[in-house]
Amino acid sequence: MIKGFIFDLDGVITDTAELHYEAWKKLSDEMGWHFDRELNEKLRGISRMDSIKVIMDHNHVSLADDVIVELATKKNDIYVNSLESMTPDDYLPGAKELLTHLRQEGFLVALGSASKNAIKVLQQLKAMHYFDVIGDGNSVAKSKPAPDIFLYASEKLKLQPSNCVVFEDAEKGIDAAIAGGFHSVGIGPEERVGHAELRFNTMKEATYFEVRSFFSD
Ligand code: B16
Ligand code: MG
Repeated sequence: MIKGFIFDLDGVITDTAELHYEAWKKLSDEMGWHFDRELNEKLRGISRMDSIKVIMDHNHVSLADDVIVELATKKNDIYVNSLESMTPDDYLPGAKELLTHLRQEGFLVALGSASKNAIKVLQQLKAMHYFDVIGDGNSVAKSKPAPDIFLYASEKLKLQPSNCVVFEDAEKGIDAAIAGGFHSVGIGPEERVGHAELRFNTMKEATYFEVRSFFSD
């Protein structure tokens, strides 16, 4: 029986990928590194430190650990600044409606995001009140595809993974949901999230009716 829902943030509730892209692009331009939208796709759902390593590997660059942290912090400052422009108009179409409906029907709702800036994003969207529990990049040490962030969220909700549905847009996010024994909904193309139990191209199609009827017992 489904009792709770765990939502990823970027790519499910809002599209911060574009702001992450702009910040990584600015840092990469300053460093003389190649960075484009194709490479940005590889950063979907992975942590900040894993992201900079992907960019450095792509550019055949190796640096001391403290320099890597400094550069990742620089990128984060650019990103956090850009979040100031985010408003409650920046939900992905359908996301707010689904959250509202789930709350009305009495389901428990948690966030399960890799981002250390998740609370700031939710505040900009005025979305904090939808969530009983916030699991973010500060909650656990191991990032997706490890199931830890979703297990953290379900534990705090006091629910078993088998009673929760995870919404994810990243391949590694669906891997994490499956590894933790959660039900899963993939948002995006077949080649990215086709291994989810249920898949929609966009959040707009993920209506309460569609989701509820799929997971009804
Ligand atoms: P931060 P999600 C992820 O968000 C993004 O998809 C990913 O591109 C980013 O590197 C990661 O958050 C960490 O973000 O630098 O803000 O800690 O999809 O897990 O909500
Ligand atoms: Mg995501």
